[in-house]
Amino acid sequence: YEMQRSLVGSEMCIRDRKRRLGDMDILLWHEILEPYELAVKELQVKFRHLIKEHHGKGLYSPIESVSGRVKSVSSILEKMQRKGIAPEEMEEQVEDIAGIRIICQFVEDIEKVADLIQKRSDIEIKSEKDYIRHMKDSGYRSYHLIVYYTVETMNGPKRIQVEIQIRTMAMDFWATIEHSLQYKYKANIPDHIRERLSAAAKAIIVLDNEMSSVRSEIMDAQNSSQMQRNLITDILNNIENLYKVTNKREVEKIQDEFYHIYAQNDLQELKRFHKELDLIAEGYRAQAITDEL
Ligand code: 0O2
Repeated sequence: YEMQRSLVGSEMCIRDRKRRLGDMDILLWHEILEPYELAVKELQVKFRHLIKEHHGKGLYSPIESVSGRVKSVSSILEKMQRKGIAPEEMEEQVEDIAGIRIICQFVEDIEKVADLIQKRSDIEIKSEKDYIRHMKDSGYRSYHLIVYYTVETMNGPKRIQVEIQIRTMAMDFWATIEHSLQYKYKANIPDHIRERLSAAAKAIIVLDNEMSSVRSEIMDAQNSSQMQRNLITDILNNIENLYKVTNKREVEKIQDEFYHIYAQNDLQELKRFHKELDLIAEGYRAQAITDEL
């Protein structure tokens, strides 16, 4: 609170977001942070939908998972104090009030995700920091984008900044551990731990490279299993729909055949069965329309 008071001097104001209370200006943090909370929620939904779209088409998704957070007030105040940012400049200068983290399986996916973001009409890239090509001294590796994103509020549209961090699972593992150590030791992580972290950062590079070398095999395996899941869902939907409109014995026979093919664990057979069932279902649909007419 003391820190906030010292930052929020009487001559410093964020227009429309402050109320005069005697001599003291109060920043309405809840009101300020609300659009950022909305942006984080919306962007998470949108990026998760991208994963769903890829999987729905039986495709490998360059995005493995998405998380987000709004920076805590104490963390914003700490950054403002550290960088000498005045309250009226907070929203422009503190670029990571809203943060989205996108986790990928492989280093190669990071560029693909950055391309996907660049092509979007609802996101405008302001700047980028490539801590993968230029690893930080700490050993930190990640790809950062500062973007503009517009949310709709009761007072109309509001364009805000969002930091998007894109990194592999391995990079994220390292950063999460290191971040918690930073929290524990503040700026003074003991040398022997620093050295270990540095060695671990190098091991992470080797691990990411090793995984990249078998990327196509891993992607093939994941594509096949996703395709198999989609086929099975489709087949079971078709069987369920047929059960409603046709002879139950016939459908039971079809179901038995499905179990038989499923047990063979042969993707090509499953595809063939899926196609045949589609034709049968299509026939019944056509028949139903004719009957209606
Ligand atoms: P949070 O919310 O706790 O993650 P800054 O480092 O903030 O002074 P800048 O230029 O604003 O400077 O941002 P930069 O360097 O792009 O880093 C922003 C965020 O990247 C940090 O947010 C971290 O999440 C992450 N990051 C950067 N460097 C490191 C690092 O050495 N280790 C780890 N684990 N993460 C790092 P904050 O501000 O820490 O806040």
